[in-house]
Amino acid sequence: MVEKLDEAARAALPQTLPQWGLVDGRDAIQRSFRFKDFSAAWGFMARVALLAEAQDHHPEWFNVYNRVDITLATHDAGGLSARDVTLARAIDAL
Ligand code: H2B
Repeated sequence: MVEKLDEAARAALPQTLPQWGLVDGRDAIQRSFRFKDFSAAWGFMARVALLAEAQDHHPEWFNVYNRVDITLATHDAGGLSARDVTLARAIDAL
C-alpha cells in the first residue's frame, strides 16, 4: 500500500509543481500541454511513457492533435502520493 501525500507536501504543491492544478472532486493533479502539432505531442507522450515504465507509475491522459492533458493519481493509494509528485517533476523536466 502506498501512503497518501502528507499535509506538508500538499501545502507545498503550488511551489513544487506550479504548473499543475488540483482536479475538482478528486484527489489528483492535472496539467495541460500544447505542442506544435500531433507529431510533437506524440513524441512527448512517448517520452512520458518511458518515464512511466521506469517509475512503474502511469498517467491518465487525453490527447487530441497537439494537446495532451495529463492527470496523475496513485490508484494503489486512492489519491495523491509522492509517486505522483516524482512523475510530475520528471515530466516537467522533459
Ligand atoms: N500507476 C498509477 N498512477 N497508480 C498506481 O497505483 C500504479 C500505477 N500502480 N502503475 C502500479 C502501476 C501497480 O499497479 C503495479 C503492479 O506496480
